Amino acid sequence: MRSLILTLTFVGISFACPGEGKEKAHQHETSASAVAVSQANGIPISVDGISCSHCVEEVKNALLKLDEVKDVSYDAKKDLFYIVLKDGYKLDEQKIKDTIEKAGYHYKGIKQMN
Ligand SMILES: [Cu+2]
Repeated sequence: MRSLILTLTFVGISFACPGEGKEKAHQHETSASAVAVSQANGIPISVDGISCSHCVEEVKNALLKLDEVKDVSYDAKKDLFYIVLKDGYKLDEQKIKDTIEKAGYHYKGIKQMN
């Protein structure tokens, strides 16, 4: 089962970014606005395989489909996603991980805030 998931993840990565070359030039511009979101209200998570704004959107959209997720932002400088949960919900890390891996990216874990 695990190897199946890994295989699917790899397939996902290789087809995830059709516009990667095109969008790369805009990477830093796109990220600047995302930094504004309050970090205190978001859980910082680290995801591997983010190479352009298309990847960011894929992960965001996948996470936003979860019932408990209110908002997701991405800080390109730190390479972290910030997940804001709806009131009364707790983070189900396994669910977050599964969602990210299903979207074709590798979940690395919750980042400790400094
Ligand atoms: Cu991409």
